[in-house]
Amino acid sequence: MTRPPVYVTRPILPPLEDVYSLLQEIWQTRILSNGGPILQRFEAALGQYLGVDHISMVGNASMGLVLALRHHGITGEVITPAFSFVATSHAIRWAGAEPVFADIDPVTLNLDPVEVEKRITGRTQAILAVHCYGTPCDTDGLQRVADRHGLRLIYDAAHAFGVRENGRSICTSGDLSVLSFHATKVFNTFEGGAIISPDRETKLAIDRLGNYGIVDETTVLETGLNTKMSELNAAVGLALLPQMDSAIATRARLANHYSDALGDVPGLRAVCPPGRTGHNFYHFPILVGDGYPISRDALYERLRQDGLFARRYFYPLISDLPMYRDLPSAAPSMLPVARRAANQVLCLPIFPDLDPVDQERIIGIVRQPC
Ligand code: T4K
Repeated sequence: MTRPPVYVTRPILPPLEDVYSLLQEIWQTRILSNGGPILQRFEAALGQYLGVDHISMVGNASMGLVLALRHHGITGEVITPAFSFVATSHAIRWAGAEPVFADIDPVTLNLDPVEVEKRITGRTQAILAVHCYGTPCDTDGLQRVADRHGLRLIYDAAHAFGVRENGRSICTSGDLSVLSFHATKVFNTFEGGAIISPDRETKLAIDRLGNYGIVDETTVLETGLNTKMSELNAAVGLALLPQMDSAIATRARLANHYSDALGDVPGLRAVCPPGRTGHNFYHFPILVGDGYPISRDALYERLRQDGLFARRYFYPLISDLPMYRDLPSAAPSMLPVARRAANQVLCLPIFPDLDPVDQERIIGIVRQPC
């Protein structure tokens, strides 16, 4: 009998009873949006879970990134990786600024501070770095570059739910961090996201900018946007939070098993180091390099033949897409590390209810593809 398809990820969901009781509350109060009681409880509970004090919920991380850039008035050049999901660069453009691509570190696959510094010009205003796959950026190195040149440092932390470094949430780094709670993420509210601010004043300014710039019934202070999260999405998040420790622990077990089982395969390298504390194991990326019997794309197809849908996150490079490829920083010779990663990366399925039988099937094919 053929087994059902296995996708790169599968969302976790809260117990339906827990959501149902919150829905009953919504049906009674008829408060559906605009910072209602469930959203406020979710904000407080999430802050406690992540260990951060100032959170603004948003409808998705893309809008969160636009808001973060707009809050800091960024309309010039923003240095960012080409090795990311398109939303990172799209957000820069939607904020009215221009992306400038810098190369990444070959080990973490995150922005390399040395490469960032090479791209700084008189028009540079900010760095938008990505904690790719939940692996922390070199936050100290990037901060030093930002401080030296008077730049804002904003983190696309879409992948970094619950990630900690030196005992602190990674989202306390830089000027602002933006999380994604999309269905495919470690933690989801179906669609959703959050901006982590360093202080209450910034949080309130972000909340206002995401609520049309409204101060009160007769005062609109600025050209805001609607980026609000609804009570329905907040209810899902509030009900799901209690499961997160065990969900991340299961991901860690699955990732460690992949690492153990694939560690000795010639030509393969796992991006995520095994046993790393504070990681969330959002993806399990491998780099398929020289010495492996078939190409990355052939392995991708081979897995698909058996209904195992690994994904090439992130291929193609953002800098190769038609709306960006004419930028001077998109020249292929400028981004050799990012280019190699995009050509070698394959994210293997990982999610809390991945069936061990399916994980063994994946391991079997990756170990012996022909
Ligand atoms: N910055 C970064 C670095 C990001 O990676 C992202 C999003 C963002 C910013 C923007 O965040 P949001 O604005 O979305 O909050 C997915 C996601 O749509 C996207 O959120 C995510 N990154 C990106 C890495 O992946 P696709 O087009 O690859 O997703 P899709 O629909 O092919 O889903 C992958 C697999 O997941 C499916 O084969 C099956 C499974 N799945 C998916 C959905 C949507 C489910 O089982 N249930 C579902 O509801 O983009």
